[in-house]
Amino acid sequence: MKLFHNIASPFVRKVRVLAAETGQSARIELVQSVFTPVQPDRELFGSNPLGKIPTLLLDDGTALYDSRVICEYLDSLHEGPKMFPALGPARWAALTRQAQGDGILDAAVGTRYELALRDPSRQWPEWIENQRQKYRRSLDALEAESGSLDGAVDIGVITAACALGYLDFRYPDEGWRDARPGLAGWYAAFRERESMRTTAPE
Ligand SMILES: N[C@@H](CCC(=O)N[C@@H](CS)C(=O)NCC(=O)O)C(=O)O
Repeated sequence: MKLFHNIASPFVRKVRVLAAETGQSARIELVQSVFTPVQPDRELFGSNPLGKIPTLLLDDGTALYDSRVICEYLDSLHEGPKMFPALGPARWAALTRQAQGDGILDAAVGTRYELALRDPSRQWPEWIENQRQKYRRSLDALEAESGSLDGAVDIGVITAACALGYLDFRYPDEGWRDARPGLAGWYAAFRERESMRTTAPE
């Protein structure tokens, strides 16, 4: 299997953390993808018309995307503890937490493009502020639930951890830990897992 990837992508990191947690890292060959928001990686178009990473190319030529689909596919390939719980309340909780983490990332990645790459004269401050409030409210919600993060590792906590790692990577001055001691304590331990250490963008 070939994974189109870039070390800076938090969505790719989700896939790689799940692969590591389920003992499958060695099955995946990494293929470097380089792009900007206005210069897509044309190599990707044949596999993913959206031109986005992660995209997983199977040995028979089938392409899978996005991170949610790839993670669930990889989880179907191993016999160990599942990262996507079976049908029932635990599954809906994990999927909702994944959606929340992906939403934090959509807001944080979009804001990053706007702030780091767009001409300041063309930036839209109200839009930037609205995106920031999305991830800040979500971090507050995670803080309120931080007591429940410590259970079994699943796709929800993997996504939350990748979102926090991305904030540290791109917004080191955000200070998200300041009013969120429960979340900070959980992440301090989770980031030491081998799956997180070997996929860190720093
Ligand atoms: N919902 C997608 C988001 C993927 C995504 O936004 N990837 C970014 C990199 S972090 C990308 O490929 N951007 C290139 C583009 O949008 O042209 C997922 O979960 O995989």
